Amino acid sequence: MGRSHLLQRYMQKEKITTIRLILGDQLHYGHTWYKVVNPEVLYVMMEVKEEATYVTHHAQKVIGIFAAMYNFSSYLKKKGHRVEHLLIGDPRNKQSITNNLKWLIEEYAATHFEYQLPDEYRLDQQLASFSATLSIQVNAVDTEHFLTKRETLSDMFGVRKQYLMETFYRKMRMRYKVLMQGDQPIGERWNYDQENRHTYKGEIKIPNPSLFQHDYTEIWQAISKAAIPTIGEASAESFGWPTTRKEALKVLDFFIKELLPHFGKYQDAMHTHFSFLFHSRLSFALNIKMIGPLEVIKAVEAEYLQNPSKVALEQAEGFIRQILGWREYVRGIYWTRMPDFASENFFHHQRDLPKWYWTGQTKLNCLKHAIGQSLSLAYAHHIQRLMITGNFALLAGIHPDAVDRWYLGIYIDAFEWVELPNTRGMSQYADGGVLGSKPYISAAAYIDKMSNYCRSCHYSKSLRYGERACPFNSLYWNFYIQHFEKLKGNHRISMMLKQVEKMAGDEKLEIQTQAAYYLKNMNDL
Ligand code: FAD
Ligand code: DLZ
Repeated sequence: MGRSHLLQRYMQKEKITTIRLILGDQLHYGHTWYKVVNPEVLYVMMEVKEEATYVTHHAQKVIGIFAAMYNFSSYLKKKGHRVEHLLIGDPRNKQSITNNLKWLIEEYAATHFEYQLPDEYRLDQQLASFSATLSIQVNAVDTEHFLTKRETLSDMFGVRKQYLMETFYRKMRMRYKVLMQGDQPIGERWNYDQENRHTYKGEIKIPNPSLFQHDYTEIWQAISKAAIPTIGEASAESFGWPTTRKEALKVLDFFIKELLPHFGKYQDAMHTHFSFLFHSRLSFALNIKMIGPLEVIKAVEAEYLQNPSKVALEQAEGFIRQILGWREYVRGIYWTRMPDFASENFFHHQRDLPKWYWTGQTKLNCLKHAIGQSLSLAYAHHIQRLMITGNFALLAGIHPDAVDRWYLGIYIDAFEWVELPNTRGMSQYADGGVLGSKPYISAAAYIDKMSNYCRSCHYSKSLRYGERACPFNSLYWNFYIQHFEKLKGNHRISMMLKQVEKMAGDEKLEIQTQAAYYLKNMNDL
């Protein structure tokens, strides 16, 4: 065979017609894209400063995403796909998604550019604008992950002021035939939320949650060398989060066998010694799409149907509601309310977060633990996020932008489509009641009821005034006094508002004075 023929064959082999982008949270092993190996398609993945710095992420989040991306690109290569995976330290890396794409499209003279629809508004806009500058064919496809389609969300969510989660959830149960008997819910009730409010007092042994101990020091060194700012502990030598599909399935299996029987019952409980309690820790694997929502839901439903004596209906339903209900619901709210949603500030709150949100060093024991474990594990469960850190931020009048930035950075599972509605909507009520029907706030009594935090706290849970009074108490009533006019039509909190109305002027003043003192000295609490 002559040299020119050899060269021609080599060139043909190298020919790339299509560039397909895979983002760091699009690691869907079963996506249709990968069913056929086409040597003319180049899959492009990239670790870039632009994504690693749009907010200060937790060190474990950056490590976890880079490791999971690396494992995913290795998997694609093993299957025979052609992949260009730009690492953070690669001198060719332009450190921005669109600059890298521009270079690669030109380099290969590609005639097609394809991408999966990003879950985040910012990137969605960025890729749409970038695509408009190209003179080649562009195609955006579905990620094939969610149980609702982006283009149909506005039909469900768009028109009314409020679309209740419960209404949405029932529709989804019927649509996907989950825990259903014909068109009726198994057990005749849709929702067992009332049964899911127990405190944990050590009565059931919590299984050791340590499933993996990856050594990701090399990845962490590369992140540090690239000078990417991070928060929290890296724990790179014994990294505990799943970073492959196989590992995500192991987390699911562990959850179903060991934790699901008690999930719903202790869903809202908090404890100083047990950060995970009976929670699944599946959010990271789900959000980067290593595992799909329906397979998780179906596995839980199957366990209940096969072992109803081990997994009671309220445990299975409580868990399924989180994924089939809440997870899809907040995504619907996000896509139908963006971009305005990101700047809502119903109460006009302006303060900055106290410094100890970045250190956990506060005398408030509940916040010390919730923040402390967030820094060490990149994890806190729902009630810690809502009723400890979120509750304090709302009562303290923190600007929702600051609250959003903190939540978007600190949790390993934080991506804007799910973080923003939960934070700005559910937790901060900054949307004025679109997502939640009342502000989620509490005084010390609720925290004490649901945890063991108050027992070893510097502050007294039962005092409202004085040096040792729990700040949650005065801040709670101060909040209702301050926002009375804005909230007065809300029937769900009418009891509290009536109490405010009945309060003597002296009492109000005392509450406000105590709260003002705490707010002025927030960094020292
Ligand atoms: P489990 O308690 O085991 O629940 C199972 C699954 O249900 C979760 O993995 C998650 O996929 C889903 N789920 C549960 N509640 C919600 C919810 N309210 N919204 C969406 N999905 C839900 N979740 C994120 O995935 N990313 C975030 O950035 C995020 N930010 C939050 C911010 C605030 C202020 C609050 C109050 C909640 C936030 N949540 C977020 C929801 C919830 O706290 C986490 O999904 C959960 O703690 C993850 O831990 P887990 O996997 O052990 O969950
Ligand atoms: C969160 C994140 C980080 C830290 N780094 C990258 C990255 O280097 N490359 C990448 O493709 N994606 C990364 N991501 C995830 C993206 O920010 C994510 O795709 C968007 O948040 C869209 O949901």
